Amino acid sequence: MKPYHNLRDYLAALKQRGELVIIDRPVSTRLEITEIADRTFKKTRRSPALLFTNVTDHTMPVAINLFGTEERTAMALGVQSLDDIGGRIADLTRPDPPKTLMAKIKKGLQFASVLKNKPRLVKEAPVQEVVLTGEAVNLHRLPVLTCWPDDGGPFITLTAVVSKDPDSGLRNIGMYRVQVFDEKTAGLHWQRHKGGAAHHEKYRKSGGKMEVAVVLGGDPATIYSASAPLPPVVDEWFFSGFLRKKPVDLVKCKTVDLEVPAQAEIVLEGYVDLNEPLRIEGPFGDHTGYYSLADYYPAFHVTAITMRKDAIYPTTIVGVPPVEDEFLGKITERAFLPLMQVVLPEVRDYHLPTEGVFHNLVFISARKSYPAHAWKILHGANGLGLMMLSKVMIVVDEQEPVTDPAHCWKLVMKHVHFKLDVALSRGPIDALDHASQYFTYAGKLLIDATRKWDGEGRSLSREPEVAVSASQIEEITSRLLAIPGVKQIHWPYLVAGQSGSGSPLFIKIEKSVAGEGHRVLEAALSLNNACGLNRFVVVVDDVDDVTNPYDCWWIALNNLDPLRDVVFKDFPLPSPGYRVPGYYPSDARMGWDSTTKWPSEGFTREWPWKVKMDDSVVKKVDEWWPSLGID
Ligand SMILES: Cc1cc2nc3c(=O)[nH]c(=O)nc-3n(C[C@H](O)[C@H](O)[C@H](O)COP(=O)(O)O)c2cc1C
Ligand SMILES: [Mn+2]
Repeated sequence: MKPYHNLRDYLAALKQRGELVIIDRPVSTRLEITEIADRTFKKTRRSPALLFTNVTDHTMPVAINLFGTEERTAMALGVQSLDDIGGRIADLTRPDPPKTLMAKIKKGLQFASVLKNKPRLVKEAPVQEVVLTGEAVNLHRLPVLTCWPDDGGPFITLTAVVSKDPDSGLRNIGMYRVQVFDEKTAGLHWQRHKGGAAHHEKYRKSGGKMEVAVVLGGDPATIYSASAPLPPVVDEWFFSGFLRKKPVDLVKCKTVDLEVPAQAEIVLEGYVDLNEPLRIEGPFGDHTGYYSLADYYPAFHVTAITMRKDAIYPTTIVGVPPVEDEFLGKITERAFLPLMQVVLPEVRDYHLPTEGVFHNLVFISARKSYPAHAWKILHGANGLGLMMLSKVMIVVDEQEPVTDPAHCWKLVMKHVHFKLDVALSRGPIDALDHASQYFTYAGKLLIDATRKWDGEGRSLSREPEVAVSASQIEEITSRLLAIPGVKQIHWPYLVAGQSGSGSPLFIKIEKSVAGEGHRVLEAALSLNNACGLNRFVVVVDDVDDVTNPYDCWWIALNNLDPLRDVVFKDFPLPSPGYRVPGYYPSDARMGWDSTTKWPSEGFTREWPWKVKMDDSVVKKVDEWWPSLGID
């Protein structure tokens, strides 16, 4: 398959496949495109890409939902399935040296073909057909979306932000949102763990200016590559060349000493003035489903806008999951599996479910070959690249399907002793995490949900194989509902009468006094009951429907700082259930207080609010919907 040349080439292919809907009715960049795109992703059968050709107050068309399905995302990268990317990377990382001459030649050719696809410099570029400098620079000419009602302004989202390491000269490209402040100034939201921020930190020491370019568009592999968490020594466009099996053509910028993809649609050139104070950026309806709050980030002074004569403005939205970034994240997940396996070869697979918004939940399956092997993996994986930002990490046995969260949570119930198989650790957490007691510093919950062996003191599964009866469920339900403050309870994976159908318990409360989350948790965990129905209890308050496990996990994981919010209870048992040296037999339980945290509970940061569209816009789009032709 021939790699796509640029964005329009890709759009044409989508159109041919019936995966592009062109919308020519007038729509506004303010909220309206978001509402249409969000519905398209969440609620339609095909989740097609959208091209808005009649954007109010603008002449430039807007393209969105380019990576709206897994199949289309694979097509964008020129592979049958996203696993094929991992396969190609695995070939390169395979440690066994080639034995025969033919195998040596083949390996040599493989590496040669990788190097052949490194970016190359060209002189002419469509992205420089129009060059606007000085007075002509006006960011308001771009149809930048104001995505959500409480956003601090319009945000450019599907970016490739380019900068150079002042020491090594190595290039970094990152997908960081860019808030338009005025005609010539914008905000650069590179978070503290990211490549752009590392460069900025180095420039700050020397003062002066840091040159930056913001690229929009290009072929889809190049668009994606800006979001890949590569180590600093790997140029993201080198990676793109590897993915598309063709070099990315670069052209020199007009006003800064940086290179950008020649086939892009639009480039903003400019600089950060290191002597200038940081500026307030945000709030922004973010991919956690909450607003990320306003904070200080560097201002970007635009010296030139270059673009095609008939430029298309590509964009994306984030918000309550799942949203389009699901599949950008999925490419990274698949591409990085073989790299993870270089360090942790026993890892079979891993998965970041969308309800965990990438950084809150990881399931890893692995081949266990010695006692406590799962702990080696948990500690190892917790320090790998951006996996360092994971909040809850769970290891299951190699044959288990990690892409099935319900199955994995059932394994937690089945194999985990909540005293012996869970550890609280601490470490850096994502800059978007709102629950951590301290900004980017939080607890980590590491869980060994593999089947235990004799050598680990137990060969038995934890979960009793006897079924819980309907009357037992009824009995404990009434006792739980009698706890003051409890509004609703639900066991998402429990089936009355079915053995081994253990489930975490969700409890919804309406919090009216400080500390109520912990109090209800204590009461629920302490209820005496032999059926294991309160072995893992999660208390939430900000969930609409407690019977929807996706929403419950999404909220519960977002609102948790394990250091502060996880409670363990341990009840000694009369008869020895386990043969663990140094431990007494016990019925251990774990609880999460995933309620909203208050200042009166000692929470000193500001708690954000959920992303939600204005009713008036929802109504308007309701009326338009039948005529939009999106299905
Ligand atoms: C749609 C989308 C928007 C993103 N926005 C940001 C952002 O505003 N700031 C940020 O630090 N990371 C953001 N990310 C994540 C980074 O792109 C990602 O961590 C990437 O690895 C950064 O590149 P780097 O490793 O070179 O820093 C976003 C990712 C996607 C898919
Ligand atoms: Mn990078």
